[in-house]
Amino acid sequence: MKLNLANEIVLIILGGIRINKIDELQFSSLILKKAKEFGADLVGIANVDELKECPSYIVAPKISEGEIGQRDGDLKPGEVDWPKNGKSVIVIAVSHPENKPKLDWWRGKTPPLGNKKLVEIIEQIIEWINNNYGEIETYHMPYHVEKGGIFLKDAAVMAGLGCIGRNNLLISPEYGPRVRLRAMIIDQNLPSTDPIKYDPCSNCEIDCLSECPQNAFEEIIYNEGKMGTKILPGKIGNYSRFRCNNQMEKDIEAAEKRNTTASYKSNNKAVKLLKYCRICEFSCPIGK
Ligand code: B12
Repeated sequence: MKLNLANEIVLIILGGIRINKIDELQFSSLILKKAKEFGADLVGIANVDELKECPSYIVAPKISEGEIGQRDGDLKPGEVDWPKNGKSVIVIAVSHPENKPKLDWWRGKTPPLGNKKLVEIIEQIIEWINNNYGEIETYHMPYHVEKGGIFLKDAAVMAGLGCIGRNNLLISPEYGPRVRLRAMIIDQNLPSTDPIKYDPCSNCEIDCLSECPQNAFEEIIYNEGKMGTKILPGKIGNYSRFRCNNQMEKDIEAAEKRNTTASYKSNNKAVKLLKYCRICEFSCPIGK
């Protein structure tokens, strides 16, 4: 929803709560400010209805057969469990630069530090909303789509954080693809921060895709006819999640093999260090 701020205060009814548009604007700019204060490197707002029309929501149900992970409730593969009154998505990004690799490492079953940071930022935004706008409903969206999470890259694009690059990742002008995302939804229609006109891949001469150890971008495997959209994984339909996942399986095996030598001491207990492949992130020159 776009706001054209008139002089008079326009009252609207939202799920029984009356808020005016001036408050709405103040509220959304405060959210953006607070998210940064709490540690987000990037933050934006997207409209839930617009998000539901995005490519991942069209494609995922068609390619998610045999996906990993147990689906919650009655959800079919690739389907998203949208909160009933959800109107706007707040998307945050935390930068994961190459020189801070630990942000991305799993220590045994403990999720990466970068993920912890993302979760904490969202929790702080929710706490701030609860304390100051108690009547507003908030939903902290899970990471996994099969657990009710949304497609975060589409949300980030719609909120203006960047674009999808040839490597199938969100490329932000500030940090390139080396960011991690998380989102929350609220039951208020807030002005969207809108997609940006940005496409660094179109003039880029670096052959980033050839660096993939599994050649995950080698061939076109999805097409518009079957998928119902021309915006496809890898943009042109050449990203193979199966090949990419093979590499991640190998990374898991490698972590186990190195257990005795590359163990990480935590609470005096040795745990395995798992470092997933990030070559498609590191081979991108944007934001370095
Ligand atoms: C399942 C999953 C995986 C699976 C399958 C990946 C896949 N893309 O299918 C596996 C395990 C293989 C994987 C691998 C990786 N993942 Co992953 N993964 C996810 C997860 C949970 C869902 C992704 C998904 O299923 N997408 C749906 C499929 C159908 O679509 P897609 O392949 O993404 O392609 C769509 C987009 O490209 C989009 N699109 C293309 N152009 C445009 C243009 C516009 C305007 C729009 C709106 C959309 C759009 O349309 C395509 C569909 O047609 C997300 C978190 C989340 N909840 O969103 C993280 C996520 C995408 N992964 C992430 C990362 C970092 C990785 C890895 C680098 C591994 C790692 N070290 O962490 C690799 C990189 C893979 C790559 N180059 O794409 C990050 C990406 C951050 C970023 N900068 O974009 C996310 C967002 C997690 C996070 N916390 O930030 N992942």
